Amino acid sequence: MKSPVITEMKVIPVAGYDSMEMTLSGAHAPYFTRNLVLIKDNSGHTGIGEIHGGDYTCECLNAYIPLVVGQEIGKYRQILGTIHRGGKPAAGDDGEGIQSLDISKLKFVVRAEWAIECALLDLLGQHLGVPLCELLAEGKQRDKVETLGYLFYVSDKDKTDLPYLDESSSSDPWFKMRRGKMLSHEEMVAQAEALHEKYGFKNFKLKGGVFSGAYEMDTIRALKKRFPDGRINIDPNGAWSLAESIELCKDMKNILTYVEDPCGAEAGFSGREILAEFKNATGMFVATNMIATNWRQFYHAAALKSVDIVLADPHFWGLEGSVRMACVLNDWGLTWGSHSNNHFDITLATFAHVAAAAPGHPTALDTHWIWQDGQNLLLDAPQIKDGYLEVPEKPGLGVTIDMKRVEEANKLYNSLPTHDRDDAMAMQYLIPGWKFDSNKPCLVR
Ligand code: GKR
Ligand code: MG
Repeated sequence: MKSPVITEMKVIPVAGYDSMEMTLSGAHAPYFTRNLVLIKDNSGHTGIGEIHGGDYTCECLNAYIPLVVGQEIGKYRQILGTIHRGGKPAAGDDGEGIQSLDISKLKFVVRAEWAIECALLDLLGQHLGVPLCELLAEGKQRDKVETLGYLFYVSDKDKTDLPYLDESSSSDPWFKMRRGKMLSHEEMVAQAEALHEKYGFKNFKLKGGVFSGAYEMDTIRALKKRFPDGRINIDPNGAWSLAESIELCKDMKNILTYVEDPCGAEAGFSGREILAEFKNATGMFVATNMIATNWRQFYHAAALKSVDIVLADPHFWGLEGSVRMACVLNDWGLTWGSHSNNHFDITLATFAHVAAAAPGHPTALDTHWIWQDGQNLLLDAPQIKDGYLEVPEKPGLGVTIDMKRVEEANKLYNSLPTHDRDDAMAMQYLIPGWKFDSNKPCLVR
């Protein structure tokens, strides 16, 4: 008896709204983009997947359709293997990855086929009558997944004429706050308080690489004062030099639980070597989503003992690959977590399943969903309550797509002049002629 056969695969690019969040890359534009994959089989089921946006990823997905349609869902590993091994590096992919957070290279680190993996696992779970997480590694490890509050400095959108959303009249205190300016220590503590109130987060990550390291450490101190039991982390995306990172972190051991990508490649040494030196000098726990984004990079990071926590985003590593990483890390006494970019709730559901299958004690999961919450593409988006993301219980991904919302998001996408992320565009309203520099916080020019 054969497993169901795939009859159709659709790729739907979509867009959603964002705040003017600040990072080393500049300022988030009013819109973010994603690509959705919908796969149907001859048993009447539909599987769904979501991945990063942009024309490159969309074109890759469309090119894979003939390799997917007509195949049995039971052979999903063969399908993915054919796609994964068959591709040649794209023009412009120099293998550098996102070591320096050049976001134009993110599309090469993200692998379009993992959206197909998600949709196929969704179908297989529905066929077998089990939730997706039961199909990964040793199956479901937990019913809910600890999640962190991802804090961003937010710039004043009124300094631009860009069409950012205004939610200042919302009755929800977090929604009311999230599109407006938040740059001072007090405003950042208020941001964390609103998130704690709405989602119950007890752990926070501050996106750094915006102000001077000293200013950002003062924000961290203010956050720790307000949430003394919280695990607090800062991620300047490698903006600081090794010497500056050591200086900034030397008094922060009881304040920061760990630090994410404080420094990166310098003086001819790779980010893996520099982070190993940082760890030796400070004894702090280090997380990364920049210097170990594939198995070859991870080999060197592990050999050098550069990191303690690998944020293995399933969009970089695949769902199976991310959980495979979680197993390796757990066996070696290291910690798994996941990185995120702006996303819809299909990714949220995917993260819930992957993290549910990660053995051991993962670090609280990253998610940008709090900045998008309300722009649901699902009728039943998983909820974050008391700081934990619930894991859908129904078979497969366990969620139901809202096609009306998808059509609207696709319409928005088609109305945009460009589909690729460009954080320099909004930033140039704040600092004319602003250019990305991987070693300078975005407001330090
Ligand atoms: O969405 O601006 C953002 C983030 O800063 C993203 O680009 C990072 O890749 O969240 C990410 C991280 O943890 O490094
Ligand atoms: Mg990071």
